[in-house]
Amino acid sequence: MGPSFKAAPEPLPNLSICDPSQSLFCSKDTNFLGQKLRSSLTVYVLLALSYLLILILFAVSLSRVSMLSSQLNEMRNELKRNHSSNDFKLFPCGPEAREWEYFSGKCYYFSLRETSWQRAKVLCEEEHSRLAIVNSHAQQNFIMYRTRNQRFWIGLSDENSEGEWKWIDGSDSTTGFTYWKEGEPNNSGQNEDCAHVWTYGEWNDVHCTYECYYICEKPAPPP
Ligand SMILES: [Ca+2]
Ligand SMILES: [Ca+2]
Repeated sequence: MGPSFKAAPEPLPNLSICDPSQSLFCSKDTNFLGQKLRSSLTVYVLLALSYLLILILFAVSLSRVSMLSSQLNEMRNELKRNHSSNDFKLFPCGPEAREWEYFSGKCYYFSLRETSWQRAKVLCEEEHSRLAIVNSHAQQNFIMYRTRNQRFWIGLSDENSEGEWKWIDGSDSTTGFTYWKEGEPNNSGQNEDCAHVWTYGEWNDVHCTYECYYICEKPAPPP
């Protein structure tokens, strides 16, 4: 028997649906391009979502900041109100007038320098006040405690008519409260027309050009 020949195997059919001679792209390229397009689209979508998220976060942050800012303003105003009411408790004569002392609805200034009665009168007026008028035991005690046996002018004089002691507001002193030292007013040397408090807060008349401390008085400001 002659040699047997096996038939040569049939060539496999070309499975590619893309014929490079007829199309610019074969199926491999199409898949690659599709994948690239899909991945690019995914990236764009992710980027868009990120931007959206950032915008949302920014808007939320902005609203939180705005809310916090308004809360801070409210707290600041509350603190101001508290400070103002505390200021009034601590400084009833006003936080800007801390050298004034409060007593029974009025504010008093006890000077740190000595001067004549007329000059003291002017200095009190410059501070929208007047030399103190003493018309009660309570007020006298307050002044006595505060003046500590030093001489301080008060708003009392008889310079217009000898012996007719009048307060600086024109009211008559002889019919109201008085606290003269024993034997005063004595118009010593026929020249004592102005009054000051002295030892134990008692009053004495002395010549008006004498220089001593002085007490100014004014109503306390409304709270
Ligand atoms: Ca006199
Ligand atoms: Ca006297």
